[in-house]
Parts: sequence; structure tokens; C-alpha cells
Amino acid sequence: MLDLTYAPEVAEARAAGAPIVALESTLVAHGLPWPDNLAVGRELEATVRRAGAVPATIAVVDGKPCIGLDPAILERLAKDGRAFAKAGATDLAVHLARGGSAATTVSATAAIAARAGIRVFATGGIGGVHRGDAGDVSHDLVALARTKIAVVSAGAKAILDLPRTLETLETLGVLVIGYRTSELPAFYTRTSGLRLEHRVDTALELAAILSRHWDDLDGGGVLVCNPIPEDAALDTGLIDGAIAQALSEAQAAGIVGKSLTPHLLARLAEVTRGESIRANRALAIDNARVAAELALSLAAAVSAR
Ligand code: PSU
Ligand code: MN
Repeated sequence: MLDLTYAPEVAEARAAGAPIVALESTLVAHGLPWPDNLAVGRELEATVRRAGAVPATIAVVDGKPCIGLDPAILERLAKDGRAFAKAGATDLAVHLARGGSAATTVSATAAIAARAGIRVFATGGIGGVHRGDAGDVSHDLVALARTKIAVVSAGAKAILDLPRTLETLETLGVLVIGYRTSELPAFYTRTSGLRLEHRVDTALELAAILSRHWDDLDGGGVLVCNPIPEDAALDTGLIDGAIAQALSEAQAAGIVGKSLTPHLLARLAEVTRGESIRANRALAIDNARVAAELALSLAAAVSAR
């Protein structure tokens, strides 16, 4: 069994059956620039606490899978992101065996959280099928399919091919549910034109579905799609233009693989003069809020049984 290192407050919450929300560390180490990344990492944790749940930011530190990070470690992760590899679920064994340090993506965070029995996880936007024909499909999708966890996100990142991402989620058997929306959100904007089969309007309603999915049907991952708050959403024309520019530049520069997503996010921040960072921050924080409400509803359902 994997030996997990818990922060004291997470260990206490586990013992008490209190609601816990997992948070990922790649968003901090590789998805946002310093010092905004530290502010967002802290704000995500504060948002979860304010809603009455316990935050558990996950990363691999010196070969230890950590669930809940000491504030000094979170700061190191933000300040010196390059010293942390970007680990997907498949890469974990290498970092653990070598005593390395790594930020965890959605797939790796979900894998570790599930081993700790944590069922709710908030991120910004999951990875998915990249545009074009390079065949770059984030491991997030497959990992989600086989992990019993609900990921609250603003859909998949808008730099991706959203129709293909949604089709792939369906193929893999990931249950996709709109939270107060009937459309797949497009990360920086609220709509994509892609209809979702399922919608809920309360955390309680969602918790009831998740209990059925996991406890009665042995279901796997669930993607909860929470659109960016209205007042933080970007103009569709502005962001679409910026994405097209960032994508064509990345293609011309031959950037592929793991560095593609961080590269595109960084370039979008420049092209939009920071607008994309403000939007990313707002949506991630709102996802943490919804995730905490969900964790509370799930914990209440468990104790009522
Ligand atoms: N959400 C954000 N910013 C991010 C990510 C999510 O708002 O940087 C990260 C997650 O860790 C996700 C990863 O798993 O981007 C996807 O990377 P890739 O496309 O290389 O699989
Ligand atoms: Mn990829």
C-alpha cells in the first residue's frame, strides 16, 4: 500500500469523517505565473475552509505523496515551480522511487486522492483532446474514467478541441454533469454550444447522484462542469483570437507534449495582458467553493445513513 503523508488538519478531518476537498499543484507550479500562482493556491485553500471543508493540496515532495501541504511547501512550489516535475498518474512511481519532487496534474492528484478516500477534487479545467491531428490526448481523461472521484472544473481548457474532448469522455464512461448549466463551459467563457445530457442545480442533488454512481453501480470518475462566474467571463472574440494566435505560434515553434499546455497558458496571459490569469483565478476559486459544498453534502449523506 502506498504510504501517504497527511497534513495534520487533513488527518484530523479523515478521522472525524469531515468533508475534504483535494486540490492539485500543477496549476500552481506550471499553470500560472509567480506571484499570482501563490495567491491562487492560498485562495483555493481559504475558499474551501470558508465553506466548511478541509483543503488537501496534493504534491510529491522529496519522494513523499503529500496530502495537504505545509504553507512553506506551497510557497516553494509556487516560487520555484521548475524544480517540480509535472507528474501525471503514470509518472508517479518514478518520482516516488527516486525521492523526487513533482507537482501533480489532474490525473495524478485524482489517483492519490482516491487512495486517501477523498471523493471531491477542485481544479481549473481538466486536460483533454488537443486540437489538430498530433494525437495529443491528456491522460486526465483515462485517469478520470477509472478513478472514483468527482472533479469540479470549468469544463476542459479552451485551448483544447472541446467537441472531441466531450466525445472522448463519453467513450471512456466519465459521467459529465453540468452544475447550473446545460452546456459544457469553455473555461474562460460560460458556453461552448455543446449540450450536456445531465444538469443539476444543487450540491444535494449532485451528492445523491454520486452516491448511486459509486456505491450502487461501482462507477468511476465524474466531471462536474461549473461555468466561470458571469462577471469574470472573458469576451469570446478576445479569447478565441488569443487562443488561435498562441496555438499557431506554438505549432511554428514545434512545442509538443507536456510543455504544450503550460506554454499556451503563459502565452495567453501575455496576449490578453493578464485577462486570462484573472479569469483562470476566478473560475478555479469558484470551483473550490462548489467542491466544498459538494463535499459537505456527501459527508452529510454518509452520516445520515
Ligand atoms: N487547470 C488550470 N490550470 C492548469 C491545469 C488545470 O486552470 O494548469 C493543469 C492540470 O494539472 C491538468 C493539466 O491536469 O493542466 C493538463 O495538462 P496536459 O494537457 O499536459 O495533460
Ligand atoms: Mn498531453
